[in-house]
Amino acid sequence: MIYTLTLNPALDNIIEVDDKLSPGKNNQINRITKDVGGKGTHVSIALTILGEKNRCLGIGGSNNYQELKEKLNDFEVDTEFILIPNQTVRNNYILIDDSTQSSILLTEAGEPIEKQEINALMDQILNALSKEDYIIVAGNPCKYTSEENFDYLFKKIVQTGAKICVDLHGKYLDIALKYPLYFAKPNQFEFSHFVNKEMKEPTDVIDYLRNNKLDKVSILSVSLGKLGSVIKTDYGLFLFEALKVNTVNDTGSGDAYFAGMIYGLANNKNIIECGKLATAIGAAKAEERLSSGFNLDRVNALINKVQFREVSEII
Ligand code: TA6
Repeated sequence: MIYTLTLNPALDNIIEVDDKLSPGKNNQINRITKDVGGKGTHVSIALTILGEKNRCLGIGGSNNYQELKEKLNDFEVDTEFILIPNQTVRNNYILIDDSTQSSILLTEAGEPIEKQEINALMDQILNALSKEDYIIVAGNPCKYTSEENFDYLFKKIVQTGAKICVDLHGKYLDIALKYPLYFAKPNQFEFSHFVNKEMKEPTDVIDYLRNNKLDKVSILSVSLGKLGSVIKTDYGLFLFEALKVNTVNDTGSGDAYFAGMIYGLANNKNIIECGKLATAIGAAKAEERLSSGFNLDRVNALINKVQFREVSEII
């Protein structure tokens, strides 16, 4: 079974404005749509669209959790959250306009997680996991969560023996990378932070990975937006070029890409098939107005357009 874990869930408020967003002018709102937010939740939606059974877990505020749960249920996602009384699931804001530029993402901090809810999560759900299962820790906890508490949670997750896949950044990614991981998907900025070296181009990532084993992570994908992604396995390095599509809202594309990789790996597809599927899903998501979901027909139309190369052909 695949379990996604969202430690800082959100409701996304997608704000569409007329014309091009510009400072100093009256940017008139055309429409506001409330959608599922958070990374693990998006991965669960994507896996469910792909027909992959999974459970969407999380820790969140009880005040408005029902709204989030109903939106997840609209996608037929099976959810089980540890609820914290008198706390509220945060609101995030995504500004999109008529340009094909990237969306603007504004995120509330949310609430730090404490040992009490970590123990509840483990006792009620995660202690039952085994090495046959996948646990997807996607999205950081609230930035006020202590490194001690995150490490406390991560150690317990490692003890389950499940295959651990992460989409984390900053100090929490640094903690996760102390442990053996099955799959990790930092973007180029998150990877630059981890390696303490600026990664501008795919070749920067490839050079680094050719000279630094990073063998604690079985499969690593570094996403570089419109420059595509570099995937490292223990038998080779691959560059997947991004697809050129009509971008409506790129928020959630990283989560969709991540879900494509998880789906491929969990279904024993080879890394080329995984990379092509992930790239096609990320592109199909960018064509959608909401931050959740994508059109499966578009994925099937895009998948064989994905260009990829073994790294030896690049250098
Ligand atoms: O990746 C897209 C997204 O999950 C948005 O839905 C938005 O909620 C944001 O990222 C949350 O990111 P964060 O890192 O704050 O959990």
